[in-house]
Amino acid sequence: MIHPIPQKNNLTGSPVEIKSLRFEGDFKAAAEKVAEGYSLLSPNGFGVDIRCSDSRRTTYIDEISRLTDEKYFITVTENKVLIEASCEKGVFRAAHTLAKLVKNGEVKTGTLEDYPLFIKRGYIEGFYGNTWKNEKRVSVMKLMASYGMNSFFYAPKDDLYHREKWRELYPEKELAELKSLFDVAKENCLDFYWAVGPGLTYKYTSDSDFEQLINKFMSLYDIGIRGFGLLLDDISWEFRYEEDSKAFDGIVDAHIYLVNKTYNALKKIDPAITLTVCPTQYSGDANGYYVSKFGSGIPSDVSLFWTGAEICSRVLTVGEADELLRSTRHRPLYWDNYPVNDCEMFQEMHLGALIGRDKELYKHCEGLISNVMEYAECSKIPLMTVADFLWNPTAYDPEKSLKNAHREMLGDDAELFGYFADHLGVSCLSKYSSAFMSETLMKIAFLETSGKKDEAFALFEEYISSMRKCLALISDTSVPLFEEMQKWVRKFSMCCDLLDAIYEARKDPSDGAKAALAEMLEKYNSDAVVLTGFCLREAAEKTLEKM
Ligand code: LTM
Repeated sequence: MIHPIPQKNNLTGSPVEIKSLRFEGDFKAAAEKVAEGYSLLSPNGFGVDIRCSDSRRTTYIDEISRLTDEKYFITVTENKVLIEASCEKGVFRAAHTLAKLVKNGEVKTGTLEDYPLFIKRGYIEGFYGNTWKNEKRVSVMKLMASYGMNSFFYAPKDDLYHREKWRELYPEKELAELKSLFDVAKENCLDFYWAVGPGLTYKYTSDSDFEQLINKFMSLYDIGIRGFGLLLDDISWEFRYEEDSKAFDGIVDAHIYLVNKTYNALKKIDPAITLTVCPTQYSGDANGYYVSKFGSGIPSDVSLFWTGAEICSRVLTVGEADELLRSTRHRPLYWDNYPVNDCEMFQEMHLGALIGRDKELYKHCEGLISNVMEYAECSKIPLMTVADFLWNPTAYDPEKSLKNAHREMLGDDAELFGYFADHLGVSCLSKYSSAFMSETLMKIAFLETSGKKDEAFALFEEYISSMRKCLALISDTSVPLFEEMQKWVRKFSMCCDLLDAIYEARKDPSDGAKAALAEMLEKYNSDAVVLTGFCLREAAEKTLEKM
């Protein structure tokens, strides 16, 4: 099974053995680049013809009654593969799918038809905390593009030039970095959006502030960027300057004025420019006075960010999306605050699959942009599940998607990694985790109470041994993914020690074992890092009670 799951995979005939690929036809270079990334390109490879034609068949998605440039077909016969699409984007997506099928040995004769259901699918670097290094950005971009995402928003709260120093132009080095990032996005068919957050100090009545805002946008326009964002989140509800409070009835009027003025100026410069905005009320009551007036007062083709009923929403529903549309005349572009783990969530590590988003949401919103963690490697895991969901929500299975993400990141170590990941699912989406540990401890308790002590201890030993093997794996800080997780690895090491102490106390209920267990439990509980394990604490407490 490849991810994201194609919409209509009728490659169900006889298996075709393909070891490498050779391309001919439209956008051959783009397909070759993709195949190269999978080490599949060879002059003697299996022949792939690429044909681009702009027809209804290659551009229309019935489910959403919309045109797309990402649809493609792959037809496989015994001695040829044919890719059909309308343009480069479709070819790019097809090449990734074909390469994944080849890698998995899943190529069979027949036809595969594929297209995404959510229109905008992507992620935003929109968190508070250490900004990502450019090499990490590139690595995440390439991976997410290979999973069918098509949008990247640059809006790190701690990039000074995004917020505090919004008036200042980027120094040469930083601008060059953004340009190189933009180029990578382009090569990977990702739309690049650069956003500014001027609201901390912006004076709505100041011509000079407006000029500086447009100048800032233009400095990014000059390196090729056409997608812009104006973010008014996390700023004061009060005016900062007396002139502003005199000029506007309320803050929402000033925001509407700013968005319209910016939109008109940008469109005058280049009608190809697009604008996405984040209102100051970006969550909660869709009928709230501010957001209703704001949305209704800005042009209909300005995209409106919305995080849902909560800042970090447990669920995103069709009903709520429709309510926002009625109230603001805009379909939400979800700024989904998952997996972000900044601010109050800094002790959590969000590694679970995306859940709680209505499967039909694609018909009711403009798209979904997932806010990531300051940990780039770790973010890849939940992001792959987000990408799977957004491409094909109907076929999305969170568990399978997460397993695939683990395999993508860890290869053969994926299963072992699962012992650790079992404890890192707690987030706004779910408060429950450690499913495997909980099941194992329950089995052990059942065996004990059924008088099968030897079996209980054998299972306990086996579990501890796997946990320790997992600990050894994730303690290797030369692996970038593990390096980012060390805070949680430290707590996981305590988790292993606590398991050991429970085991020892049950095996030999001496005073010494009891004291050691009590001490270990205390140490585990006093560490604020969040690793779920209620079942573990419960097992330790019960063991102590019985002693
Ligand atoms: O969600 C929005 C629109 N803004 C901020 C984000 O920058 C931040 O990362 C998240 C999560 O803490 N919350 C916000 O309010």
